[in-house]
Amino acid sequence: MIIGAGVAGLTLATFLHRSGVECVVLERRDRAYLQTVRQRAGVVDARNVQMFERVGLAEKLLAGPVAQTIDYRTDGISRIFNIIGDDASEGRFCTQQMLVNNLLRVLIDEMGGEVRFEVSDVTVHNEEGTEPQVRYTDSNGAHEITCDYIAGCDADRGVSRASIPDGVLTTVTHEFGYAWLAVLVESPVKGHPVMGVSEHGFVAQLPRGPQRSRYYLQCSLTDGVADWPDQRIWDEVRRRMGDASIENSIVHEKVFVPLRSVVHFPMQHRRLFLAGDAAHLVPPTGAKGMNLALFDVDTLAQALVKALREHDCSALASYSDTILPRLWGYQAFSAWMTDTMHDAGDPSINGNFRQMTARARLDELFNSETAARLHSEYQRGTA
Ligand code: RFL
Repeated sequence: MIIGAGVAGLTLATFLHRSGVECVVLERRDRAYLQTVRQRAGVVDARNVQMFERVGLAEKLLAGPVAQTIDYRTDGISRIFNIIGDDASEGRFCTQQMLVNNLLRVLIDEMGGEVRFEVSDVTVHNEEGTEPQVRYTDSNGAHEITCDYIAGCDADRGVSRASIPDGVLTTVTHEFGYAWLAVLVESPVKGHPVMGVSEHGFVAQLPRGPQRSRYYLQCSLTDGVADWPDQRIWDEVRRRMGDASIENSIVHEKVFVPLRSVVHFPMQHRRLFLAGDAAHLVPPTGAKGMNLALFDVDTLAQALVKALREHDCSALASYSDTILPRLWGYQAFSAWMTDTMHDAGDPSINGNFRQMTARARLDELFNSETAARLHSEYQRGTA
């Protein structure tokens, strides 16, 4: 049983299906909702492109190449960082929504996989010595499914992690103290994706298709949508980008994202395994949340196949131990990106000392081949 048909749940189901392992996905939303909302991630990193290539799905699921450059703009002055690596290890453009759409098509329409949409009251029963069960309700009434294993892919507010008894999990949290206003707009990135440092706060512009892009603007945790009418957004974008020539365009969506890091571990309890946002959150500054979810389910799918096909449960037993060291590395990278891009900007956040040392860290990316190489490995997901 897989709970949640986001990127993690659908990828896991697709991989298991390909290996001949039966599974059912339960999703509280309907298919149309999944296909039209959740415009979040934009790039599948190189590590995960290689994963989809390995299972022969890259061409079906992913779109074309993505810029291997980042404009680390400081007070309006551009510096173009070239992500180091060969052509064979590049990330690919693919919005999260596009990936979910393609996974739904491949899993359900091409492979005949089973996703039960619009379910409610999902409960997880995972007692020692009995086979796990998942109960849920849909328009046909109440159901109960007995299974071998449960994958909790229902993100931070789902039922899977919440079903684990108190005292089993340790939770480590870090709040960064500010938020982002994420705005989807009807104008493309011209040139390179921008991560912008400015005295007025952080700004980014990242590609989201040939006609659209997403701007991120640092804002206060207490802000709300009403504080950011469209005109204020465009005025701040121009000010923080240091580019008066940017024109207003249509704003499609505004979302507030408090920046925080969270890890719940171990990522397993008896026969329940957590993957993706159900187990960990990273601030979107490093663009790694979806990519970490993909690493989890790659590891979990291989471990489940081994357990069910070869009756070897060793990889399942060490699932959490396999994920966590790499996860902490990417938590550190995401925190580095977040601290550096925000401390280097508005000195009222963390003071002038932190502003200058963060700017020195940014300079290092351009002055040191060693720093540039490590940064590139994290950007590619191959560190
Ligand atoms: P999802 O995608 O949220 O899917 C969870 C699914 O579970 C369902 N669900 C339930 N189903 C049944 N019963 C229940 N009780 C249920 N409760 C929940 C939900 O309806 C949903 O369909 O989690 P998953 O699969 O773990 O995937 C994680 C990613 O979605 C997340 O990490 C990324 O979006 C993070 N993220 C980014 N990641 C990147 O790799 N690169 C990026 O550039 C990037 N940008 C972002 C982001 C996240 C953002 N926000 C909104 C937090 C930008 C933003 C603004």
